[in-house]
Amino acid sequence: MKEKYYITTAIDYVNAKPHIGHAYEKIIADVLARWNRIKGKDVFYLTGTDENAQKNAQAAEEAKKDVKKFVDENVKYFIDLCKKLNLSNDYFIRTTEKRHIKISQEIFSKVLKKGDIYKGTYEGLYCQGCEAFITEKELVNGKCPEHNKEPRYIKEENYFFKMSKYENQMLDLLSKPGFVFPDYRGKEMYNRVKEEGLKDLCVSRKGTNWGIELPNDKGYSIYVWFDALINYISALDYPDGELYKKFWPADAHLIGKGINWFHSVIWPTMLMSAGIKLPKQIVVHGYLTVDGQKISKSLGNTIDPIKLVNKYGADPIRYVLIRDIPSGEDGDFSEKILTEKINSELANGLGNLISRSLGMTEKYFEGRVPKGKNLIKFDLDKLNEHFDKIELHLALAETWKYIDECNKFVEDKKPWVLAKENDKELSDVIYSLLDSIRIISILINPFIPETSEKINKKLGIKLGNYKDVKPNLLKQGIKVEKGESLFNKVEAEK
Ligand code: ME8
Repeated sequence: MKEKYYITTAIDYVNAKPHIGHAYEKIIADVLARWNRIKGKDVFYLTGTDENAQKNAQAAEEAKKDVKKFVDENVKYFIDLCKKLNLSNDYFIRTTEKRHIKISQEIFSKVLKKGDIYKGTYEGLYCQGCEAFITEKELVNGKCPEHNKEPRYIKEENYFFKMSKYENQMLDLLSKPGFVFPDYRGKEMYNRVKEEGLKDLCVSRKGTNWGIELPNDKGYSIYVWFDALINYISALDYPDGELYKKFWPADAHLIGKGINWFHSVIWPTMLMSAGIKLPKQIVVHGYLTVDGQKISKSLGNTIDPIKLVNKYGADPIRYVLIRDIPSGEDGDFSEKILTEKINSELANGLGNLISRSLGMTEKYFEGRVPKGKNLIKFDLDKLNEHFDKIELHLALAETWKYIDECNKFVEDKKPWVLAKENDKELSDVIYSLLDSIRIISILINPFIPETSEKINKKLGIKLGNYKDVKPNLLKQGIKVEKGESLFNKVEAEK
């Protein structure tokens, strides 16, 4: 049986249109999903939207729109973004789906039945941006540091989840390396549990008219994080669905650093209480800044990723976000760097290699793959190592090293001189280039799938998989076609 791989992204709030940070997370997940498919695994890639949040309802109110209508409108941008970015997600979950509502209520009931939910009074500060209670200690100048907003004071009778009960189990889980990636993000969570202890979690909201009703008390809705996290299993039709049986537990929940606590602590305790297996790994990425500044509506720098794709195409954006930002760390995005990379690494590097190799094949061999042996080596072990350690920027750099070596091979061998001299080596040289391009089309596929497809079309072959990443598999005599160039140079942004 094929090995399975289940990867999820966070589900996005739909109080506004998607921003470039949302695009970044979905691209990372797509790279991992496609790489695992190339490795022959059965992959399920899930993304979607978090719709039951009070902040969505508030945004609708500000826009003077009916909440459901407002949410439905905004979700379209997120679905469109997936298409525009050429994501290979297998499903797009919306938490207003009937089955998600039903399954969330079932899990709530299960935890209640276990004796892990009780009624009490909550008194404290609530940050609408986080959709979470926040302590005085966490505030910076009286404001939530993540959203730069003053929290509201709330006093309500509410339902609580006995998260404290799972403190020792959580310390045990977080003390082992591997559950949270990168390691130091797991240590941050471990230290927080150790220092603060695990407190019970308020899991209801009173008198809201948006959200999922509590199964045991109609005057309340389920706290949005409690329902949102459940998307990872409701999308698989927990508990009896075929997808659930096949794909759960998740291999990777990919998330941004700001919501690590919810995934590395709250979610596991919910699952422990409900008697459900834990995900294998929480993979945490850093935050994007734009031109060196935090992305924020008030700064007016929320780049619309859909507009960006319309202007440059998906592959250049996928390329620059992965190549330029070390996996796990914060990084900056700017159109200046994007345009520079399009012109240098994509057009001059990859584009040029393809067009001159295919051009020479047309010129010297009537467009047919000559007989030969591939003389250019590629280090697959190194690439694997980078993927295993989720160092996607290094995996991509390793692939580009190979592209640069191929270009250098052309400069060194000077096929135009060999052709003039009728040298027998010409055949091996051109074969080396074409066979390496075949391998490159597999290696770049997770990162820039559209370009990979275009290259395969030019070579007249189908996309290979992992076992095809070895030399000399390109068949002699195949007709290739130079066609149009892969990347057009763009005017550099200032
Ligand atoms: O947190 N750079 O939704 P969200 C990179 N609904 N990633 C960023 C980012 C940035 N500047 N800003 C945010 C939520 N993100 C919840 C998730 S999951 C059950 C519920 C990341 O729309 C953020 O960390 O605020 C999260 O992983 C994702 O974008 C969605 O953020």
